[in-house]
Amino acid sequence: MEASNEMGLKLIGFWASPFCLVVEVALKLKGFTYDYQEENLEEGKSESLLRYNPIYKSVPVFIHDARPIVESLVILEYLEDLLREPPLLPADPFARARVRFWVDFFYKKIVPPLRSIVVKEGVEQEKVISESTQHLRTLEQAAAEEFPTETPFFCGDLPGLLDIVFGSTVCWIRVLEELTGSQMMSKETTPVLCRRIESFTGCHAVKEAMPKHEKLLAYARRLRERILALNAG
Ligand SMILES: N[C@@H](CCC(=O)N[C@@H](CS)C(=O)NCC(=O)O)C(=O)O
Repeated sequence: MEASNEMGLKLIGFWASPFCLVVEVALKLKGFTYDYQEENLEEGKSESLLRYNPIYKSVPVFIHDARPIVESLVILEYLEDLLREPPLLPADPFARARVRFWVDFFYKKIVPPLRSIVVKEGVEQEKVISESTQHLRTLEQAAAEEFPTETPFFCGDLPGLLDIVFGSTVCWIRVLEELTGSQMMSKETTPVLCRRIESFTGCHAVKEAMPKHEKLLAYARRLRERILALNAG
């Protein structure tokens, strides 16, 4: 299949969103050409976001030939269905199921406590940091025991679904660590995950799409101030 925007592909995204980053990285890895519309979530929501995603009103929204597809994982599966190469999932059905399990674990167990770090304070914040750290250690154990450790990525020589989902969140993990003076991942405690991140962030597609640390940190500070002020008021 020709990778060109004659297919009418468009992404509505927000630069600081890890859910949008996973879609951007997958699009770039697969070589799709697409239009991009930045949704300034700090200012509100555009009419097109509300029209294309009336249920969740969130980004990313992927549009193919005027038809919207929402939810980052649904979009990634759609991209895989649209163009198999390079594959995001291994060929073996059992290996595919294991990747899907750990992606699901990441979204259900790691993302929620990570997301709440920025809006919590004191003991409550320590609790969600510890929860995130503990689940990252569980993922580390799986990375060491269930997946080959001699290859650069979880399933071999190419970045796949798990690399994209985990790797795209790392910029936020680093920002949250700096914001709170904590350490959720390190070469000592999560060595395999750290190697996976190194391989992932070394990819051209990732370098192009990953937000810069200082810009993301400033955004996280603004977000925290805004939410804490809302909670106080
Ligand atoms: N489960 C969704 C989460 C998407 C999400 O939470 N997007 C955030 C940006 S990081 C958003 O659009 N927030 C605006 C809102 O929900 O009001 C996915 O995987 O796509």
